[in-house]
Amino acid sequence: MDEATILLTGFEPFGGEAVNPSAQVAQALHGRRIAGATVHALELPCRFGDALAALTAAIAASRPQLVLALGQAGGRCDFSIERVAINVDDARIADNGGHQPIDQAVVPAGPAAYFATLPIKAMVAALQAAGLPASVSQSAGTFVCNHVFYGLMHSLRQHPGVRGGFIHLPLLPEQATRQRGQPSLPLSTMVEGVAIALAAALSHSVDLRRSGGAEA
Ligand code: PCA
Repeated sequence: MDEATILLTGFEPFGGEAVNPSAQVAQALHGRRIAGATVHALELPCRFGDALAALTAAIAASRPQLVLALGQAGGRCDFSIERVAINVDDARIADNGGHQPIDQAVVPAGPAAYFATLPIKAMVAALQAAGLPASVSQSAGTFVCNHVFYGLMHSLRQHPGVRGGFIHLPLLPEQATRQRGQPSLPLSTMVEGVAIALAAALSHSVDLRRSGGAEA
């Protein structure tokens, strides 16, 4: 039997940044064993289309039991466990290939949205129990992260039993120094938090029933 694998993706830097915490966290966890599964890290280009092609090729090659995609979200103050991906590409800035789609579908004729199939409440609870800030996020935006999240959930329809989801991470402290007032978390904290979230995902086949909602 194949060894159980977790596919953990992060993104290359974008938007003029020199680093992206999501790629650094994924790389730091490459090879880590979590709840009997081994993490396989992959860095995705921050480009519409190409990012999804790289992700789907990696799913076919590594045949993971669980896929967690990570992305940077400047302005967020905690581990944002994303609930839902929507079928919209609407870019405020160009991606790293110079493309800026406006109101295009990620998958033409695809459903309006997909929910994460990871136990998002259990992941939030595990992070909070470890003393780390975490919340359910009701929107992954409309840029490359949402694009990858939607495309991931769409392609996992062809892989029954494989669960998937997305976490947005705050900036690293060195990024926040150049953007006054922006929240940040140290890399080591983000690495351990993602490991905790993955362990919670692997140990919960059914999610907790606790509030993760928000008013507007
Ligand atoms: N964050 C961007 C794309 C790549 C990343 O790390 C986003 O939130 O869409």
